[in-house]
Amino acid sequence: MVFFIGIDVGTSNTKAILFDQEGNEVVSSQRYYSFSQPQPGYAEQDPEIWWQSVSECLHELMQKSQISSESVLGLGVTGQMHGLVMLDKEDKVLCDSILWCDQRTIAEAAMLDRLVGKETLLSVTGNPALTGFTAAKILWVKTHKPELWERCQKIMLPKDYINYKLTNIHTTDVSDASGTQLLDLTTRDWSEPILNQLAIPKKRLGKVFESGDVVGPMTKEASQITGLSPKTIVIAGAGDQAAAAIGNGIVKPGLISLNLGSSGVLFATTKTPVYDPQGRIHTLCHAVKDTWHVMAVTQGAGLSLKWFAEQFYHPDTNPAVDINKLIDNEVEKTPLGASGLVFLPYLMGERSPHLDPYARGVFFGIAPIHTRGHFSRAIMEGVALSFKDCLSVMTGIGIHSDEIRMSGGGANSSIWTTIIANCLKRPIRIMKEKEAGVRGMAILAMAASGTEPSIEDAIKRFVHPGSSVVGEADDMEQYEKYYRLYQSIYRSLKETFVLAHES
Ligand code: XUL
Repeated sequence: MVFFIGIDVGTSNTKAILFDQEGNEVVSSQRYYSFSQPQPGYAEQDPEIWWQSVSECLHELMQKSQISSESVLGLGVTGQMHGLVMLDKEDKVLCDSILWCDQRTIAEAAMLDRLVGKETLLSVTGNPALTGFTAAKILWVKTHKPELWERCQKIMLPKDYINYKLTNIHTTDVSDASGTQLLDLTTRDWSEPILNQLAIPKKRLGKVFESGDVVGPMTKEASQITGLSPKTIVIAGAGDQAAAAIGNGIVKPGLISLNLGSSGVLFATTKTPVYDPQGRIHTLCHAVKDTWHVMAVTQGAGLSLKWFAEQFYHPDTNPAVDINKLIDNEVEKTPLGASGLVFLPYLMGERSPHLDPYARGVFFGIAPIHTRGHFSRAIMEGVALSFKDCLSVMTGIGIHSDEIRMSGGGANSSIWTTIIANCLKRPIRIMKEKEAGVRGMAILAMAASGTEPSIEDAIKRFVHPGSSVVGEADDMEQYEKYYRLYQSIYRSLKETFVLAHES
């Protein structure tokens, strides 16, 4: 028997799963952490925490499984996208990584527009200037921390830093690299004109690979730390959303995946790059050769509920209580519409369908009748209504699907998935395996090692859509009313968010 490992370096934890060649999960390991917010709108994490978590997880997998290290043929890493990691000339991390949900770069996104030009940016990189993407973060460092920029020799994305620690090779893959806004989506390589316009030396960036390409074996040092064999192949990997799409079997047009983790993402594969002329959803390279994808990102999805749980359910003082179950029970006892309480999930600004770094979270309509359970329900409903907003943009640009497949931590909550099915007015197919990104990485590693003839073959064998959650016609109609209210609250507050930022 041979084995494969998938790793996901997320925003709130790192997970690693060991799969056998039949796609069964043999053992798994996980490490939790949080991100720091030195100022409102900022989000940072120390890349060393990711590497420590990955090395501990890998070590634990080998200890628990007791398999021989030589039997692990391949490994793939996925991770949170867009984060800026910078190394100095000794390959030491220069500072904490500025994460995907950080919103400090409003001025730099405008600078990106000026330097590259709005139309070029959209047609070359697939996206309008985005505060969350990496190019604006690089411009921020150049402007505000020139001494760091001076010392920076390598620029990396979060999962690429892990691949670097594993292989000592400076790489990236097309799916993650297209989330930097420095990649030409058509050539699937760095855009030299954009790099020149932004004065970013190409030598600081890693070589771009297709996601399933092998970038190298592990180094001796990494194999000693992790307990894996230096012969284990490491693939280029993928951004977390493309990886989850593979784990959900979304590699051809006609299916949409909904991955509900810290962010909530609707994702569809396309055969050519398809753009929203208004830039309300993103266009990037997919992790499968010759395909692209569109995705709509609700920044504060699981992140909103996690924030609320940490502040108001006191997980630290009640370690024996399963907080997610407690929240689900409380939400089930509250009525649809949370007795008039509406939540806008814009805690960290928003990307889809409102490209709005100024937006912030809102609870609207608080009354003395409201309990903690009402607030939790309002969060689940607000996130689901954001998905409705996003799906309507996707449909509007011609993305149609026969099926929506759901994965991620949020897919474990039957009340949340029911709310989503009602808001989207569509059945939601819940994946049997919720850790889609990790599975997606194992699938790419299996295809790269030749154990599986192709990614499609591996998907047929190892991806299992489960039963569908179907909504109720009456509930769907009621959510239409709340949707109108939800939309009008954002419209009324749009200018106020800007004022609040300026004051
Ligand atoms: C995608 C995105 C998030 C992060 C964290 O564009 O920013 O999905 O990758 O999950």
